[in-house]
Amino acid sequence: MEQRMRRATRGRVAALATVGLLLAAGFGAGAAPVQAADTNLVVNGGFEDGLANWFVNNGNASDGAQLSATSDAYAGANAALVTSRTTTGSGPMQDLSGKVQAGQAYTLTARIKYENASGPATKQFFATMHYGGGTYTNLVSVTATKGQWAQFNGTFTIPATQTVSTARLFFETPWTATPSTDPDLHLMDFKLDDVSVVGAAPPAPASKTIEVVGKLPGEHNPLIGHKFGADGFGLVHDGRVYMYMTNDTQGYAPNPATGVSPGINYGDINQITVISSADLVNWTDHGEIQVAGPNGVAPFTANSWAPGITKKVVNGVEKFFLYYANGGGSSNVITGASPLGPWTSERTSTLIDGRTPGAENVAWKFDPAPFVDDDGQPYLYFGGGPASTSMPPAERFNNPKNIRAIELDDTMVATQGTAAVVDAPVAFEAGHVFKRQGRYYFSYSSHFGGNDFGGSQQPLPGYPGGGQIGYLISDNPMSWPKETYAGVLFPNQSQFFGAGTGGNNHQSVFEFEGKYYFTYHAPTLNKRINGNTTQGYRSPHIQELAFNPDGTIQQVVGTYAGVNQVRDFDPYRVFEAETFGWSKGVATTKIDGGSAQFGGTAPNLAVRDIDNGDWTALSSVDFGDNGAQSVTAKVRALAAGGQIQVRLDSATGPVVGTAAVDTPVGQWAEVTAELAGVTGVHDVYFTYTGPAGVDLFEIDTWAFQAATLELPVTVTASARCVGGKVYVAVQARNDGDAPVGIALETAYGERSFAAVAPGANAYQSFNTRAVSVPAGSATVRVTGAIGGQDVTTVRTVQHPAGTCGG
Ligand SMILES: [Ca+2]
Ligand SMILES: [Ca+2]
Ligand SMILES: [Ca+2]
Repeated sequence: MEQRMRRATRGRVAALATVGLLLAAGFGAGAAPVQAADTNLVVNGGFEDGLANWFVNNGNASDGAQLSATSDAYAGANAALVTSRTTTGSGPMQDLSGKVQAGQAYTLTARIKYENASGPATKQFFATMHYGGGTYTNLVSVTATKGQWAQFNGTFTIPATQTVSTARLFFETPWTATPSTDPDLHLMDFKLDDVSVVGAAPPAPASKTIEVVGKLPGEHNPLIGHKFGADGFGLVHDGRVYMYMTNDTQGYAPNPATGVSPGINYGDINQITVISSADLVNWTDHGEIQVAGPNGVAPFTANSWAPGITKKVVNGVEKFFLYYANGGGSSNVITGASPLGPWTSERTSTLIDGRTPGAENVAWKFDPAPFVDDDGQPYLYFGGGPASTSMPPAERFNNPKNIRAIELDDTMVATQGTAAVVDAPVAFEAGHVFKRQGRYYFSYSSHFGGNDFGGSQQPLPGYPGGGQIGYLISDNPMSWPKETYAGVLFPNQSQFFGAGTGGNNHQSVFEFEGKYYFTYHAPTLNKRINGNTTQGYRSPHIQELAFNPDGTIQQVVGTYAGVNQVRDFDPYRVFEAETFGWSKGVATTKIDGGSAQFGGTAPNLAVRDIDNGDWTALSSVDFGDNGAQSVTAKVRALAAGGQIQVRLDSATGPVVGTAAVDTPVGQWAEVTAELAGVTGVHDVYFTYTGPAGVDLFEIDTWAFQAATLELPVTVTASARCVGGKVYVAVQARNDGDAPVGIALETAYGERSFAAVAPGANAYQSFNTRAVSVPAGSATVRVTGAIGGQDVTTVRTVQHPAGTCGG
């Protein structure tokens, strides 16, 4: 085995010199024995699912080929055919990252065939691993005879020191720098089938679950404590606030021993996290949108940072447009049928890039923020990064002119006209616009200085310092001269949250039920996990935004307390269990099927990683005067002996109900806890108990059932003979403290009483006109009010048989 640097000719020569050794080691009866627990790590190695899981090696910019399915298979109905190869490395590739492990031995088999008439009589092929960067290792080789299926069959051991976070297997011909000089020898088409890599099963992924309480009971910031989220952008729709965030949790990888993750790598992030709330304290986790990357909604983009969203009716249909930064170089948009999708791409190339008129001198064409004016005209704000070196040196620090405003057309997925400069002082990134009382507010994050901005110049008086949120006020959404600058609306978050929480920021503003709110991020959850050292994993926060009489903004103070809960939580409905005010030790996972609360096309999650001692909680739940009689959970038991305890007001508060999760392991089922004494407004804690050291169960939904309201009444019935006929008598006494209506109903007649006083009786003796009647039932219907609510209580009473004479 030999590492080689693909772009280094010397390394390549060394690699070729070892091929003979590799072949000697890899072939024959001496191959390492296959363990019983070994697993084939290749998916769809026989191409019977077409090209699923396969793509063309793209390790170098010059690599390229066409990959298709062919019925000329070694086995089964399909094989892969690779044509139009541009380099010797251009061949079918499968990603084995996270599957292969350093220090492990694997057996690789595959079938390969080439047929081109002008090719050589025999040809060597390699199975090669790309470990990222310029590190390639030939694993197994075979020399094929033209027109015949040849078999790779060898073993390879990954060196113990090899980094395997990127490990991509592909098939190729021996390297040469200029294969185009003899394409028949170097760039022939070939077919591939029956690929397998057998060895130790993939390691279980390290847990990302956040074990600490990251959002403290009683506090409302950060918004969630079980995952991260940055660059939050608020959208108000149909009585809820939706927050769209850069998925900082995507690359979070805490070391199992130390609990400390490597620093955040923005290049890993191609998902957007969505949460929503109707009260700004209890947030529902809607999971992640796979926006970019090979399996993304917009696979022609690689990253999804800093989302911005708006809604607009297009051709009579309300749609949701989610804009995002494709790294620093461009911006794009995907379209949703609702705030929770489904999501589609109306574009096949990026929305904002080097072709966008007026954006030529913007270094980073990212951070797109949409705004739709009252007249329906949409705008997009974007840009940031280093000041253009073509700018006057005196302006580069204070007026870098690196942010732009541009009109969107009616489709919302294309721009029109030329971008205008937003001359925001000391600007760096994160442009955002909202409108209030006829005026437009542009806010943005300021830069930290340095050579990108002309050296060690000083901000002008009143201009922002580094990493602050400044703002401008204008009468025109496309006109932002420096004279519209209005000040700093939020200092750097480290001023409020202390050591380890500095760095950049990214804000939005939304109006919800008459108040304005300001969103920002701070690595406060990261800080609670790791103390004062943070690794850049950011969490969403919200504060209320207040205005002075002249329309300027009162500077925001960042707090853990956050905003007031807008309304009490309604427990009397089916709601997603992935809704928390606070939580400890749990994670969430997407599960199949739609959401019981948000509809069949919305994503649904379950609460997972529930261990003995973990809990989830809801803030300020209103059970009403009459209270709850039970709560039902949809659960999937993972072990015997788990229990859900319902507590009020703290994780150690009184237990008001318990449900045993004694349903069949592995199956979704409902369990119910009967409740006692649950009335009024309380925080509710679901605390989880069971055997230690195992995942107990998962939870999909909750639903509380209201206590049934009953009007107190005592009913009796009898039968007797009067004058040769049987009479059935029914009596109902009003045991309440207010008048009620009472209706007495029998097979022999009915009678209603409009207002029976407290303690009084409704009584009627019904003549059956028969000398004998069998036993039967009477119905007593009581109507009244409890706590201002109309209530009907229906009671049934048995009367005995009656007879005259005999
Ligand atoms: Ca096959
Ligand atoms: Ca746990
Ligand atoms: Ca759920």
